[in-house]
Amino acid sequence: SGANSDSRGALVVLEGLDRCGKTTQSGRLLTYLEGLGHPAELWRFPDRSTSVGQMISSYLSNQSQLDDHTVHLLFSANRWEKRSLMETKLKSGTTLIVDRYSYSGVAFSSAKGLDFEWCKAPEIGLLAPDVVLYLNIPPEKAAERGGYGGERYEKLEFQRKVAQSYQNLHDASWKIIDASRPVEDIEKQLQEIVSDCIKTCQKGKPLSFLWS
Ligand code: NYM
Repeated sequence: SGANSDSRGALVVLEGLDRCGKTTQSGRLLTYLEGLGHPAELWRFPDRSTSVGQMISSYLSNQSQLDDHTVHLLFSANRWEKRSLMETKLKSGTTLIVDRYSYSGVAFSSAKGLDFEWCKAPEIGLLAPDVVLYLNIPPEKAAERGGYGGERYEKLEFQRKVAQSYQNLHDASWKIIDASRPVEDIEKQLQEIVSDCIKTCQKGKPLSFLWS
């Protein structure tokens, strides 16, 4: 569909509070793109399959304690260790749907009180998303959705702070999605945004880097 043989895939990131519906919508987007015959993969951060990811996972489940700065840098390292594969996939024409990225890194750590610019620094040079789909939901409403699990950060008071931190990260690549609506309505909206985004990338939009 108008794509050059060497056209690249799109880097699509979903962000939002815990229980905002990111994981459901990421899965549906993947199914949609596969249905169109467009090469796509679903990624998520933290990627718990690597050794860094296992350290993060044990921290999140309260099986280990880590200094706030240390865990922030581990989350960032977990993205850096996937960076070259990410670039290879995008350049080979695969669209990546990514469930959480650097914005989660900054929003969650700065909500703990770490300096905002310090939190952004280790993300500099990672690939910038072509679009960020921010699933916007009031923290109270997210908390009602079947309740939180037992992981660190899954507390209403903390999620309120995370929501505020996310506000400081909005830029031109962000689409604010009303995530209080029915799942199917959100799904349709995301399909339209992502289709447009893929077309723009196929027309030759260059890859860019954080924080642009
Ligand atoms: N999280 C996620 C961070 O604190 N920093 C990060 O860089 C990333 C990617 O991990 N509560 C937090 C947000 C979540 C938690 O994510 C686990 P998930 O999507 O529940 O697996």
